[in-house]
Amino acid sequence: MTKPQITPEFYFQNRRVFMKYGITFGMLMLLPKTIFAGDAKKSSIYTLPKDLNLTKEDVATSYNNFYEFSLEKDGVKPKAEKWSLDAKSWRIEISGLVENKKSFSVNELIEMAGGVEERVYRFRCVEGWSMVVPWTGFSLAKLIEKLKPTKDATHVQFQSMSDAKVFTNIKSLPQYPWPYTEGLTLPEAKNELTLIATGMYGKDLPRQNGAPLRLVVPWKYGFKSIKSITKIEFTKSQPKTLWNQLAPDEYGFYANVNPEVAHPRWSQASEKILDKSFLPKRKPTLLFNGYEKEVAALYKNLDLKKNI
Ligand SMILES: Nc1nc2c(c(=O)[nH]1)N[C@H]1C(S)=C(S)[C@@H](COP(=O)(O)O)O[C@H]1N2
Ligand SMILES: [Mo]
Repeated sequence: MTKPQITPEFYFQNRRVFMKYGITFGMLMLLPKTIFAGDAKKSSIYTLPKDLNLTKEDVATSYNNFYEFSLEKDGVKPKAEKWSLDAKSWRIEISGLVENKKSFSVNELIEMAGGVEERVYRFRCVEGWSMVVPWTGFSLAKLIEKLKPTKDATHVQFQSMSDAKVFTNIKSLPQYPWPYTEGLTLPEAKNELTLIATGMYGKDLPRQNGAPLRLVVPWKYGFKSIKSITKIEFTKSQPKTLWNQLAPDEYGFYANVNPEVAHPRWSQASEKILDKSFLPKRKPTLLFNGYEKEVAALYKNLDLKKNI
């Protein structure tokens, strides 16, 4: 069946208006909707795993771990939304064993890394829940190439902002060694998968998810994916991290997702797929969260049962 070729009355009557404003409308369409997630191309490699669904945006952006705001999953977003973040003037200090010791804006880091792309990653929290998220960001490897760590550098430490006027829950947790810190070995940091995310679901990162930029290390438990980064330091030994200082027997430095290594208080063999239903589905947990092909070589000389 062919389509009837009838000019719609509305279009006909308004043709001149369309012609007059067409260009303006087109230009409006080109204006970026976001500052940092902009026109990211979708990765052709890191696409939706065929056995999984994308987590609903509303779930991934309202069920959060961000202790500086709240210990309650649904308590983070309402508090974070009161943060009047000026993402354009955010600075990230690069320090330690690196040539390019300087402080940069988010856009400067994005430019150095050659722009952002969208990657869909599995994300597994040590507590036993998981989600699948389209992140926008760049490979940390590309940035590290430009920052030029010195020959002595073996590790990278990351630090979150720690302004207690914004992160109001810090003062309720005085026993925690703030600021939130995390770390990776240099080869882990330079693995292609390690992402600095500036957005999710095609938008800038929401404040509750770690705006304006965070780490995403998809083969490790979620606590390694540190939020709202203000400092990246290259070191010559394994850096301190917040969770490892608090409970080293429960939260190791490596924190690789591993169904065979139980947390001292619960099994890690399976995980709850995050959604809003009353009967959430579970699935078996995969070694390295399903990224064995990409990262197993990093650990060929490491006893994964001892080095948790
Ligand atoms: N600064 C900071 N980063 C953090 C956390 C935190 O409490 N503070 N929580 C971690 C944990 S335990 C997880 S599971 C993820 C949660 O990220 P999401 O809220 O975007 O899902 O952030 C990680 N990064
Ligand atoms: Mo977590």
